[in-house]
Amino acid sequence: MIRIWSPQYECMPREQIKELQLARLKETLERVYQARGIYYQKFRQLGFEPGDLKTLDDLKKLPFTTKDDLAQAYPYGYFIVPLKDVVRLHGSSGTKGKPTIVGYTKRDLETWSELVARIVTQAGVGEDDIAQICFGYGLFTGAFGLHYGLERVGATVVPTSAGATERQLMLMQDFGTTALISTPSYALHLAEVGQELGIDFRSLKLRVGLFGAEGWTEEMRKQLEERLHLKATDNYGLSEVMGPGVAGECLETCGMHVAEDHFLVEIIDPDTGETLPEGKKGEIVITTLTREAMPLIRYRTKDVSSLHTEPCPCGRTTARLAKISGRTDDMLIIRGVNVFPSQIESVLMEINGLAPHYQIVVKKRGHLDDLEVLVEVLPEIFTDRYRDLEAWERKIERKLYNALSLTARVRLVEPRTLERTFGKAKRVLDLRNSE
Ligand code: DLL
Repeated sequence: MIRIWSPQYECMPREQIKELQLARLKETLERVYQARGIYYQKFRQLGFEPGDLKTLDDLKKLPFTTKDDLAQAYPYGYFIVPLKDVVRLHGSSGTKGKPTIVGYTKRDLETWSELVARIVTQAGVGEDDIAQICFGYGLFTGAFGLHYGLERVGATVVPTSAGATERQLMLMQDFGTTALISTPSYALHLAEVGQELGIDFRSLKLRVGLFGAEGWTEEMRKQLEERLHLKATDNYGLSEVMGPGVAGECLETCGMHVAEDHFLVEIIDPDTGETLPEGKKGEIVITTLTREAMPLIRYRTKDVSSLHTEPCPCGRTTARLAKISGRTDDMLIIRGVNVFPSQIESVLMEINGLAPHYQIVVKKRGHLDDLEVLVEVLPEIFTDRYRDLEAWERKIERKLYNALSLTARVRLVEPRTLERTFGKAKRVLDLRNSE
């Protein structure tokens, strides 16, 4: 039997979802207006009053909120409740400059646990599971978010945090971990170290992975499922609007169900800002509908996806986000051709003998952009016969050319030579402006 955490919201007829969204959106606008903060000023400049919003479509009249807006208001500028009512702070995982800070009231934390409980249940995790959280505990929302949601559904939480991979594997075996919570890249690292240690993942109790916090492809999913011997599910969120729990796959794995009673998702054309119709690919824009401490209106996530509402066999009626195919600021323009790192990953993952560890390096050669892809070869395949490697490199280059219409140089490197991260993988090195 399919377990649904909040059927009253997750299986609501779509018309009712829209009504609920409209009612909650009106409340949100009223609250941010009354708070006399940044949104009040923005509305005044536009001559907009909350009562002017009559339909969901009217939301388009309001301007976007961007990461830069949040940075300028660092740290608390977007909070609309007194700090004494804020019981937790988190931040974005950005490494450059100051993090983007978000605050939660008690009720916000309640909501967060409920929404993560939904995505955990969607992935088939419940009270019988032992869930190992390999996200770093800290300002990053991944660990704490999953932690409370998993406890909410009654799973046994193992908060191992990030790193110490051999120890993670030991505990995974000793505790009989059934659910793995991590970034997809760290899950691959676990698989790799486990293999080196001679661990047979088929003999472990692992059965499901909840992977998120970074982009990954269907081909990567296949690898994870084969190597770790589990069902790999995707979940999406961002600290600016809450953290994990915004959207997650059910076991049908045909898109990530959005918690639409708490978030209104639009897909826009990143260049024109126009809202795109259902099914079209564009940038995800999110409006929070119930957040108390820090409501955000039309937040531009820079993540690229599309929205779908055709019925899902699981019975949930909420709209689904397709797998994130990249970020608008991740898109590389190389000699005029647009390339998302995920396109390169898809090609590499299809080739037998390559390890799922790669790095994309973009440089200037004279006036021309130069794209180089470094990719590790699996240890069992690695050969020091230069001639073989070279022929193989040319073959991969041809495959990349067919997929991207772009010439890339491929360099095969020895196993375990590219850097591993415990958190989000850093796969693109764009050196064009730093040379
Ligand atoms: O990564 C929240 C999260 C934690 C989601 C754990 C899922 C699991 P931030 O650190 O603020 O928050 O980073 C948010 O990460 O805008 C996306 O670019 C990327 N991202 C998150 N989930 C996915 C995903 C957390 N499933 C940024 N697929 C977002 C692709 C993702 N990218």
